Amino acid sequence: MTLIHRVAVLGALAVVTAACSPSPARPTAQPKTAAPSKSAASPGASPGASPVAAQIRLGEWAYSDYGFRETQGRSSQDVDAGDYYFKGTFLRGNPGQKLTLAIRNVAQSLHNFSLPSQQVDRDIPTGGERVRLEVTFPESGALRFFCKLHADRGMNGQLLAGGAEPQPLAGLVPGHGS
Ligand SMILES: [Cu+2]
Repeated sequence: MTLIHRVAVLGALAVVTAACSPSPARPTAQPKTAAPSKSAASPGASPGASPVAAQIRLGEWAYSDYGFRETQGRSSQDVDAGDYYFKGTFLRGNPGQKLTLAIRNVAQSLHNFSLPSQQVDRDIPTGGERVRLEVTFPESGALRFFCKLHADRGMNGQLLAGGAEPQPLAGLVPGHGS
C-alpha cells in the first residue's frame, strides 16, 4: 500500500465514522485521563467538606491538628475556620508579639474565635469574609484559643511563645462556668 492509498483509506474511514455517528454527543477520542481515578469514586465530595485531621489530646481538650504556622516577626496571619478545626492550629510567635489573625470561615456553619484572657470572643460568620482580630503571644508557654461552639469537638488551638510546644492547657468554655 502506498502512502497515497493509506491517506485515502484513512480519509474514507473518517468520513464513514462521522457519517455513522448518530449524534455528536459522544466524542470519538477517549481522553487519556479516563484511567481509573479515585475522584470518580467520591463524586459527592463537596468543596466545603473538610479532610479528617488527626485529633490530638492535650489535657482535657482535643485539638483537630491542622499544623503549625510560624508567625515570628509577622503582623498578620491568615487562619481558616472549618468543621471543626482551626487551620493553622498551633501558631508560633515571639514572646509578647502582637499578631492580627485574619480568620475565614470555610464551612457552612457558624464558628467563633475565643481567647478569654484577652477579652476576645468573635463570631466568624459563613461567607468567606475574613474577620480580623488581634492576639498577643504569652511571654512564655502557651495560650489556648477555641471556638466556643465547638471546643468539645476539637476546635481548639494554641498560641505558642518562642520554642514552646503544644501542651495541656485547662480552660473554660463560656456557658460551662466562668
Ligand atoms: Cu466552631
